[in-house]
Amino acid sequence: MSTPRIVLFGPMGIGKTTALRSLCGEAAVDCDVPNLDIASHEKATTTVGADFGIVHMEGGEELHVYGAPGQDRFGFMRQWLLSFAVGALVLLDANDPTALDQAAQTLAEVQKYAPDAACVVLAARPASSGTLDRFAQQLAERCGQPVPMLAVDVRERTQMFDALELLAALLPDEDFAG
Ligand SMILES: Nc1nc2c(ncn2[C@@H]2O[C@H](COP(=O)(O)OP(=O)(O)O)[C@@H](O)[C@H]2O)c(=O)[nH]1
Ligand SMILES: [Mg+2]
Repeated sequence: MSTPRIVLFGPMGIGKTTALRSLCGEAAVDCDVPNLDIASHEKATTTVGADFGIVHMEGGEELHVYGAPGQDRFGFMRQWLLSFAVGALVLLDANDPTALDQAAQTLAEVQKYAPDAACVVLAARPASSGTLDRFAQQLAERCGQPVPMLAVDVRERTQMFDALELLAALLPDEDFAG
């Protein structure tokens, strides 16, 4: 069995690199460089290329995690990452009015390039249960099927492991020892 690989998706600043650090600790390799696109998002660094980290699971297995770059021009890289992924975590802020479109587009991309991959949506910013329910329902309508969704704080290691566990539960046993 080859090492299972999963990909993190989400807009700039949602917490992909943070999530990867929570999962991998210091072993995470990130590709953050100074952010020249301050108009879109006011943060000092942004991700180019793919973040990468190795997660050591409880049973001793390894899981490789990649953070997908979100910018349109990096579509080729997302497709390449998906070509060997068994799962995808889609990070979003359910309060963000653009999140539904973005998530639907990401899930369509995953469906196209990794049709067998499991997907979990991670609500990565606090939102009311009404907002989360409404979002899940609208996303299910857009995708034609329900998509598992979990609210997490990506800075919390245990919550990120909960997310991996949910993803693992959606996969056939041979893909993921988790
Ligand atoms: N308030 C809040 N801030 C967060 C959260 N996750 C990440 N951040 C902060 O948001 C900023 C961007 O996160 P980063 O992981 O670089 O986002 P990326 O662009 O998706 O890789 C960092 O300064 C993080 O400390 C979160 O769950 N809540
Ligand atoms: Mg990043």
